[in-house]
This record gives sequence, structure tokens and C-alpha cells, in this order.
Amino acid sequence: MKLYHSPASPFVRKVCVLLHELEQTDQVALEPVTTTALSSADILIASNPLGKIPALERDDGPTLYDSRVICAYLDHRFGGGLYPDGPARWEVLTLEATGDGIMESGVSMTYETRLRPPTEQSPAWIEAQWAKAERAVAALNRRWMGHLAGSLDMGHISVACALAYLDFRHPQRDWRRGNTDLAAWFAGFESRPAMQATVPPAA
Ligand SMILES: N[C@@H](CCC(=O)N[C@@H](CS)C(=O)NCC(=O)O)C(=O)O
Repeated sequence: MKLYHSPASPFVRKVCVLLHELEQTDQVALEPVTTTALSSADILIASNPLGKIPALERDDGPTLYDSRVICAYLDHRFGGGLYPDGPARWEVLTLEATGDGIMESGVSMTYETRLRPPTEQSPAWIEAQWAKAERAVAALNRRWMGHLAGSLDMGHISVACALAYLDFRHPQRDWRRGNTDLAAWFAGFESRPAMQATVPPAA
């Protein structure tokens, strides 16, 4: 299998952390690709018409895209158990969606400031995106600590990749302020070998 990849993408990182946690990194070759909201590589568009990463080319079926689809597929294929059966599944999917939503807001803020000239940037848009991320981080700290204290699932991985992305691209926002329980949980989680193996290079 081939994964269209950039180390800076938090969505790609979710997939890579899953592969490390399940000890299946040798099953997927990483294909570096550059893509932004403004331009994508032709080779990626041929696999994913949306031009977004991650996208997973399989030997035995069509390319999969969207990190949630790819993670659910790989977990199923390798019997990882990161998406439990029963009622807990919906909780895990909601937690994963919360982490993904923080990533979406964070990536959107990054695009706004990196891809647009200063005169075309909208401070109101950037602040509205940050407000979403900030509310979600506060909700994690308020409502999800019991779940995060439990055994590893895909929700944990998504939240950790989202918080790591905020540190990577938006450190001045200081998401830890007022969220001490979540910050303590993340300090432990980011020391896992799977997180250490997927730290993006400074940029
Ligand atoms: N919902 C998608 C989001 C993926 C995404 O937005 N990836 C970014 C990189 S971090 C991308 O490919 N951006 C290019 C674009 O927006 O066209 C997922 O979970 O895979």
C-alpha cells in the first residue's frame, strides 16, 4: 500500500501514529507529496480528486481518502481494536471527530496566514476558526478526561495529533492555558514511541 504523505499534516500523522501503534509501518510505503488548498500535485489528484492528503492506494481496491476512512480501514485490516464495537464505538468516533475538527480549524488558520497575502487575510475568519478549536479543547478538558484516561483508541490518537499540531503551527495560542488536565494527559501521550516517531520537522 502507498500513503500520500507530508510530515506536517496532522491528518497524515493520525494514520502514521496508528501504523506505529499497530506495528504495521512496513505494510505502507510513504509517498511524499506537497499539497495546499491552492494547488495539488497531479499524481495526488489522480488518486484523490479532492487533492487532499492522506490518500491510501491499495493493491486490492480503489484508493481510500479522508483520514477517518483510512484509519478505520487499516484498523479493520490489521485487527487493531482502535474502534471498539458496541456503544463505545460512537464515543470514539465523536472524540476522533473532535480532534479532526481542531485540526481543520488549525490548518485553515495556517492556510489563511501562509497562502494569502496580508492584505487579503481576514482576521475575523482566523479568530472564528480559533474560537472553534478553543471551544473544542475546553470541551475535551471538561468532558473527555475520563475517556482519555482509558485504553488507547482512535479518539486518543486524533486528539493527540490535533494538540501537537496546535503546538507546531500555533504555539502562541497557548492551548494549555486553563486546560491543565488535558495538558497533563498530552504530556504523557506525546512521549509514546508512535508520537515521537512522527514528530514533524521544524518549519
Ligand atoms: N478531512 C480530511 C482533511 C485532509 C486535509 O485537509 N489535508 C490537508 C493537509 S493537512 C490537505 O490535503 N490540504 C489540501 C487542500 O485543502 O486542498 C481528512 O481527514 O483526511
